Parts: sequence; structure tokens; C-alpha cells
Amino acid sequence: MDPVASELAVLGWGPAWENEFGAFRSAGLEPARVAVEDKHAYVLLGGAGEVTATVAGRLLHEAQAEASVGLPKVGDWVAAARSGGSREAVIEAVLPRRTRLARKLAGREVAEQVLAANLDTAMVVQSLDATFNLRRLERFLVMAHEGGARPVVVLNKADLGEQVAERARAAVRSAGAVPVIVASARTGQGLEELRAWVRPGETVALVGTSGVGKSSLINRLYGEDIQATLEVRARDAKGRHTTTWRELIVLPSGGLVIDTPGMREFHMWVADEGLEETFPDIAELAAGCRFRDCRHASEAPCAVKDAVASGKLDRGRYESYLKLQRELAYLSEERRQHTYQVRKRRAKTGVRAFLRRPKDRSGGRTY
Ligand SMILES: Nc1nc2c(ncn2[C@@H]2O[C@H](COP(=O)(O)OP(=O)(O)OP(=O)(O)O)[C@@H](O)[C@H]2O)c(=O)[nH]1
Ligand SMILES: [Mg+2]
Ligand SMILES: [Zn+2]
Repeated sequence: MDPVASELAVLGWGPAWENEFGAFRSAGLEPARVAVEDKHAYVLLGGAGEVTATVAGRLLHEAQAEASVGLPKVGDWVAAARSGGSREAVIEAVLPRRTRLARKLAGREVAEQVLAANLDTAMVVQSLDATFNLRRLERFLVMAHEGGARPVVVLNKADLGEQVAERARAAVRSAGAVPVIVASARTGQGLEELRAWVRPGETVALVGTSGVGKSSLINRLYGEDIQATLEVRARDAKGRHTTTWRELIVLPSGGLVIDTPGMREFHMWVADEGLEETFPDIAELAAGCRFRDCRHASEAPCAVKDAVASGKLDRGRYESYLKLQRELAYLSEERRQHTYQVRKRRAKTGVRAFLRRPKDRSGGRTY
């Protein structure tokens, strides 16, 4: 393989991507992967190594269209224009994402925020200390399922607390068929198991709330402290996250990881499939409900409610399911109205209004 091709293969490029790239190739563009995104400035990795990049005006414009994949996100494959040996490039197009991790933007308007693109595995990281929260784990799993990547649960800080075994068992029950790894970035426990998921050419994104140890685990995988970590206490004093941007990191051992800032306000933006896959036990029970479209809330008779009454289904889990179901219903309604408003506005004011980037409602760089 020529050096450029092997460099791209390290980043996860392959024949299927190359197929899609044909027209861009003919136009003299080169493929590159987004490693860092900072407002309008990007760092790309590609056959030429690392280059900085900006987004072409035309793409910036097109990104406002409803059906568009939007602006490039970490993990995206892009078509870049670069002259000769220049270290600067212009991103002309974003290749369609195969998978993604996305969440709803905080604030009133419903919009999707893509956290990471083209990941093979979504590692949902939780700490086994007192912050352990099954309901939160389920929420993250819904998001992971919906984005199309393989979810894996990582329970970190196994070196802390006396309830490790108990919490791990509860997580395994909640996770269903999703693998659960008990780990400690401090002692190295579970790191080999975790490493097995970071295969050469594959991309693993770590998500979870702030302080669970995502960056610490990545440092372990890398074999060096490349990502800043901060004690949870110190972090609270400053009131912010330690990792403040998303970054795609190439591990020396092959394989790619995406570090993400912890999520504070966690909103989801998911379809019903994510819910079904996260609660397969409830989906299975639902087969016994009288009505095919049973919501398992107020209907009677209902096999899911029966299972709660008999203790076969955990009440907390059932309530968590109902809560997520309500949230999803609310979101899809809000999304419908939002789409309608956007259409109306566009009809009135024409395309020009969309040249402005949507206002960032997330309250700064830590979302
Ligand atoms: N005891 C123990 N502490 C850990 C472990 N992993 C991480 N920590 C500590 O937990 C704190 C937070 O770790 P980080 O890696 O910064 O957490 P993070 O998930 O990257 O946080 P954000 O970047 O804010 O999202 C640091 O003080 C780490 O040293 C572990 O396995 N055991
Ligand atoms: Mg971090
Ligand atoms: Zn039912």
C-alpha cells in the first residue's frame, strides 16, 4: 500500500469510503478526517498528516438546509481542497455519516447536536462510586443505540466504594445484551478488555457525565497522559468540565478514540427504536399486551404493568421507561412544530436568513 493509503487506513478509511469519494477524487479533492472542531476552525488528519482547515463558504451556506448533514463534526470524513505542500485546507463537502452520537441542544429550540460521527463503538462510561445512576445509564444507552454504533458500558473507578459488585450487577441487568466492562483507570483493571474494543482502523467514542474518568481511561489506552484530567472536587470549585472540546485521537497501538466533554444537562434526541433496544425486556413483555399500540401506562389489561405488579419487572426500570417515553413524545411534537416554524420563516424571508449560523444556545464551549 502506498504511504497515503496506509495513513488513511489507520484513520478508518477503506474501499467503501473510497467508492463514495469517486467524484470528489476526480475533482482533485482529498479525503481527510475531522480530529478537532473549534467553532469554524478545524484540524484534519489525512494522507498528508495533520492540516488546519476552514469550511468553504458554499458548504457553510448549504449546511443550513434542512436535509443537509450540516457542518463537519469530529469523526466526519470530508473532501478537502489543498494546494501542493500546504498545511491549510478548505473543507468542500462532508461525506454522509454512517453512524453518529447526537443529542438535543439545550434551550428552547429543538435542534440536534452531533457529538461524534462515524464511530464503530459508543462507550457509555459511568463511575461505580456514589454518582452511579442506573437511570442515567439507560438514557445514555438510548442515545448510543439510536446513533447506530455498537454500545458498550464501561463502569469505571472499580477501585472505589463497597458497592461495586452490587452496582455492576444492576448495570448488567439494565444493559441487557450490551457488554459491560468493569474497569479502573487508576489500577488498570479491565483495561485489556476495554482495549479489545479499540481495534485498528475502528473508532470508539467515550461519553458520560463529567468526572467519570473518560480522559483518564484514554490516557491509559494511549499509554501516556495526553488528555488533562481533574479531580472531581477541584472541578466543582471551578464549575466546569476538564475536557472542553471533542477530539479524535489516534492510539499508538492502532485504533481511534474520541474524547468528549462530560454532559451536564442531558437531553436526548431519539427515535423509538432506541427505547425498544434499551428496554428489550419491556418490548418482549409488550407482546402479551392486549392492544398492539399499548403504551403500558394507563391501559388495562397490560402485560408490562402485570409484570411490575408481580415483581417480575423492576418498578424503577418501568418508571424510567415511562419517563423516557413521555420525553420522546414531547420531543417529536416539538420537532414537528419547529420544522413547521422554520418552513414558515423560510417562506417569508427567503434563504438569506439562513446564512447566519444558528445561535449557540448551549452556554459556551462546554455545551
Ligand atoms: N479512584 C479512581 N479515580 C479515577 C479513576 N478514573 C479517573 N479517576 C479520577 O477522576 C477524576 C476525573 O477524571 P477525568 O478523566 O478528568 O474525567 P472525565 O470523564 O474526562 O471528565 P470531563 O472531561 O469533565 O468530562 C480525576 O481526578 C481522575 O484521576 C479510577 O478508575 N479510580
Ligand atoms: Mg475529560
Ligand atoms: Zn402494555
